[in-house]
Amino acid sequence: MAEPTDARTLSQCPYCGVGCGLEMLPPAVAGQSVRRDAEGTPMWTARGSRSHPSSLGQVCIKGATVGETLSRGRLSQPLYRSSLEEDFQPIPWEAAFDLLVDRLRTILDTRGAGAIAMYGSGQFHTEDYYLAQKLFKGALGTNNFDANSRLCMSSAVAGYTRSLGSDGPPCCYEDLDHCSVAFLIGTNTADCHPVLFQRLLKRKKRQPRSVTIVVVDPRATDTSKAADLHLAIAPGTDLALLHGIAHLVLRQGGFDSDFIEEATDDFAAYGQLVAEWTPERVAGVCGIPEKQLRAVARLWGSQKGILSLWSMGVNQRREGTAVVGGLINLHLLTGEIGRPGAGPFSLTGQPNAMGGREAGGLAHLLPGYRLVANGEHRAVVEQAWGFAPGSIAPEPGLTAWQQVEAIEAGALDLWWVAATNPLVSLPNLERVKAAMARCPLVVLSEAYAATETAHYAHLLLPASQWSEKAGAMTNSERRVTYCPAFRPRHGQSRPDWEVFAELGRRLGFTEQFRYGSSAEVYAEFAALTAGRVCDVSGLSHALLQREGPQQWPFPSGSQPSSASRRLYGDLCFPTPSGRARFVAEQPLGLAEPACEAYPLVLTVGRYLGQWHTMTRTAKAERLQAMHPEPLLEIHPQDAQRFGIDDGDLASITSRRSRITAKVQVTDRIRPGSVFLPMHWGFSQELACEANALMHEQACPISGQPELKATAVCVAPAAAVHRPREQPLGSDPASHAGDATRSSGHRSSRDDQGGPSRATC
Ligand SMILES: Nc1nc2c(c(=O)[nH]1)N[C@H]1C(S)=C(S)[C@@H](COP(=O)(O)OP(=O)(O)OC[C@H]3O[C@@H](n4cnc5c(=O)[nH]c(N)nc54)[C@H](O)[C@@H]3O)O[C@H]1N2
Ligand SMILES: Nc1nc2c(c(=O)[nH]1)N[C@H]1C(S)=C(S)[C@@H](COP(=O)(O)OP(=O)(O)OC[C@H]3O[C@@H](n4cnc5c(=O)[nH]c(N)nc54)[C@H](O)[C@@H]3O)O[C@H]1N2
Ligand code: SF4
Ligand SMILES: [Mo]
Repeated sequence: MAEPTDARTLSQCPYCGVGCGLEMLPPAVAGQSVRRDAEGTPMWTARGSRSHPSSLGQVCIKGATVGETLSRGRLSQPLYRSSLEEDFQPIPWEAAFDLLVDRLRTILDTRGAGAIAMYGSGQFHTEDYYLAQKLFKGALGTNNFDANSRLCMSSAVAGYTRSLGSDGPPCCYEDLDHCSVAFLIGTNTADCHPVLFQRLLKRKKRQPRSVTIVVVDPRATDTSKAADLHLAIAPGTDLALLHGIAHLVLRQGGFDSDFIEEATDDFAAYGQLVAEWTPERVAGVCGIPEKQLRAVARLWGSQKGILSLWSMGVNQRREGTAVVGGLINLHLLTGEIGRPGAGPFSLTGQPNAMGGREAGGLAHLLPGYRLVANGEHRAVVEQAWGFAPGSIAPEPGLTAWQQVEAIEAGALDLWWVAATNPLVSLPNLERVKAAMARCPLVVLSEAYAATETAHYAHLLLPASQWSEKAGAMTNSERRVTYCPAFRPRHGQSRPDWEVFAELGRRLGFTEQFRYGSSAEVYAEFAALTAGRVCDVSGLSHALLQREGPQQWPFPSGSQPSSASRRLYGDLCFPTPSGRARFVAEQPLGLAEPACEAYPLVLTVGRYLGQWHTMTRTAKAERLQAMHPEPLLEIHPQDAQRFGIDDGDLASITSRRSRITAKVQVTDRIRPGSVFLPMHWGFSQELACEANALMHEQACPISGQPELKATAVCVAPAAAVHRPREQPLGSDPASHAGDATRSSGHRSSRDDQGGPSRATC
């Protein structure tokens, strides 16, 4: 660790997509003793940065404790084993690069570029994302780059593009101060976007009548507690609800005919479709009282300033894109877009999922919100990258789940996972494990040791993480923040972008990957966005450092400003006609609804103080104390029906697997539904592999799996919860000097008999 200094550093929080500004204080500020983490390592301390326009000095408990998590349990050096049965051995970076170059060349010569894929993450910086695109889509010639955004925001991306002509959330956080109705659907904002939620809550407390809060969520959450109206709809019935609202708005004359006439296309088919969705029918399908539906429709039909906020309850559906479309339809019907306090606003999950979209970080995208399938787009990018025409393949690459299927089919020889932990977060985990166990080479770029995915990898590359590498991130309101390197790199770790650039050069593309700094990478990326909706061609690391965070669009020559901006104030949309489009789709409901054998719908989500697979948050004592264990939430009626008591261990079985978890009997959840957190993977002491139960059926447009619902049955579990051994080599944590040891290869899978074969 470097000598303590007095330098305070401004950055963006590396957790959620609110993207709060953090002020990081060094381990010792003048006159104070050195602050240390639980292992005694000097530690930077975070507090809210008042100068950041997105968060105005606020911060939640995850952001506030991030300093405690940055050094503990890290992966320090490259490790390799040629098979999963062997122990990991340290190898020099030089050898790791030689191995990669050798294997890539062999695969390119024998099987072609299609046998290589990368699965990346919204936790990359924009520079990491951008160079991964250049390496895979440009140099290697495969579009097989996908990111965990496929599990997260891809329905929003597809929905915006279909309805408005382009990706890009049109709103800004200031809209929370101006809206008269906050329509929160499929989002537990209180736990998952806490600083935004507090902003809304403070306003509501100060002036209770200035804003009506509506929450649509099958569960009662800390978000719904603040609602004037909570619609606890049956899981997967959102689209019926949205059509039912439209039906009443149309019937009662609350629509904006001028807006529809001037700024939209395809209204007729939509009007016909929603005519079928009568209040009686919708109330029945959604399982809510008709008067609740009428109350919410009255708000949509009468109020000006309707702001919709949504997240995974909407996106993670096999009809995710259709539900996003259904929500945007309501904004088009009422003209509630492009004005202060109005619009459809997706809350991005990860800190830089937005930057990832800008950089082209999904299998069908290219930088600057361009499309792989568009020949002109490919030509522009090939030229900017300095590759021959035709270098970028014309077909979209494999999505996250398609990559798993390709490994299963023996079609992928090298799977490179970076900044994501798929052995907790992908659905149908036993299938993913089996696939990975047969992949000839699994490479994992990770900041921390002993993640679940590391147990199934051959080559571990230690990644320098946020705070150790300089880069840019974009938050949900399109604001870009420069995140400096203010701590030394951990051990031999390297920033992901540097690894991609080095590999590019070693593959012979010396000119294309010659960068002296991440500022140069950003400059090249920014230039490539000129003229696009997400134009950041006027931004640079230097400008962001000098002027602070900036919102896009920020074309070359723009003046820096902290004032909030919105898209589509001119009601001109980036479609061929310049008008937004209504989309008309019939609701489908859940891909795997409850049935006799599996009578409950399991939904999986998040806790306030845990982040995803807990590689960071498990290292902060305060956060662990908030959520010491995963709990199965079940309604008292269901608990009684299945003979389960509060505090019991229950076994939860789906068509794919069976796990056990401790029970919390609560009326926060609807009868017929149960809830589990997503966080505890098989490496955790209290493993609870919720995603072993989930299916992978996905939205056909966005490819986003329905991670919010699967049919299960529950029963009291046998008292003994036996860990299951997995036949896989050594624990990578044993090679990380300062690593907390993982608890071994545990699985929460109940091995008393495997999944029930019942079908229905
Ligand atoms: N504390 C914390 N914050 C986070 C994260 C974290 O791990 N921890 N992760 C970040 C990321 S990447 C993301 S994507 C966001 C996710 O943010 P959210 O989407 O807000 O979080 P979830 O808990 O996954 O799900 C939200 C809600 O969807 C509801 N839901 C389930 N089924 C349905 C349905 O059929 N209809 C409706 N309307 N709602 C339904 C659930 O009951 C749940 O309350 O959070 C970000 N912020
Ligand atoms: N059932 C169900 N499943 C879900 C969800 C759900 O709601 N329900 N949510 C889905 C969603 S929205 C998401 S976003 C995913 C999240 O799931 P994951 O992406 O698997 O979750 P993380 O734990 O955030 O994984 C990020 C990893 O990157 C590592 N890391 C951090 N910084 C760096 C870096 O700079 N470089 C590198 N190389 N590594 C780094 C971290 O240590 C961590 O292991 O889960 C999805 N899965
Ligand atoms: S709200 Fe999100 S971005 Fe802000 S401090 Fe909390 S985790 Fe970080
Ligand atoms: Mo996410």
